[in-house]
Amino acid sequence: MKKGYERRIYKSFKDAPVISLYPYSRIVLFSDCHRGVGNSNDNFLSNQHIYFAALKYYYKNNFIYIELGDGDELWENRHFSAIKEVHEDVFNLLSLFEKKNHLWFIYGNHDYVMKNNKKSIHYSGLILRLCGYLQKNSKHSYIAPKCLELYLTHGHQADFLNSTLWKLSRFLVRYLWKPLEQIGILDPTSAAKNYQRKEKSEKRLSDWAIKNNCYIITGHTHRPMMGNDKTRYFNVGSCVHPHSITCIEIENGMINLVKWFVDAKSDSSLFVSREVISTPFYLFK
Ligand SMILES: [Mn+2]
Repeated sequence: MKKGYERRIYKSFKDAPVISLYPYSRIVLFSDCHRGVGNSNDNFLSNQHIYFAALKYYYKNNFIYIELGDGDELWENRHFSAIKEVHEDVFNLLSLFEKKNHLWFIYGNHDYVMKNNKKSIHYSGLILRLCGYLQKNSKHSYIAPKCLELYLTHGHQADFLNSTLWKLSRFLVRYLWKPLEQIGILDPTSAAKNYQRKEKSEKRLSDWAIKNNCYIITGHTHRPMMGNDKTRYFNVGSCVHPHSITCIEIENGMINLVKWFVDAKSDSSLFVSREVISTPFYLFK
């Protein structure tokens, strides 16, 4: 018999669209932006410039943008329109990705209500199918087709309080933890802030991927993680780390964890820097 969390993960992929691409397609995965309304609870605000610079880079370099949930902080805030107004430049740039059909959203626990948003489609999961054979060291050539699938979802399904009991969790965040966060007391039940909970979710997602002989990529815990053939579990991280954001790039049949942050040149001028923080994982061997 399948365990509760296994059923919940399966369910996310039941009607998931399949995005068919090539091994050389460029894809960037972001998660847990938690875009807010520009007040002191808006954890995204301090990284907004870094995120915007990264977004411009990915647009210019023709990447497909996929967001793995908790993009907008709709537990602490009730109205998406207020978030859109504050982060208007971000949403304008995202709409350019959309024009190229290069924009996909998944909903998480904090933006679960986006499931029923008619203007912006959010899925529970997406299946990324890469078909072709990429020869190592040769950028754009492939012979004999080979397909593999990456399963993308938010990851809260491995977490009972944040999936089945999401309304209770939202209530606690909205009325209890949000006011306490303002005076410096952090929510102890949040998977993003609690190590034991993180490890449990990670283990469950990894077990699921091993059992189903696939790769799974999520967000939710805010802990970036590079997978391998043993764990088969990757995590994008978040856009609310202190002073940096993390994302996953998939390009030329490789997966890489990338960090964006503000760095200083020798003349003390500041610039936004992109750094690959993993050794690449080759999907096509
Ligand atoms: Mn989450």
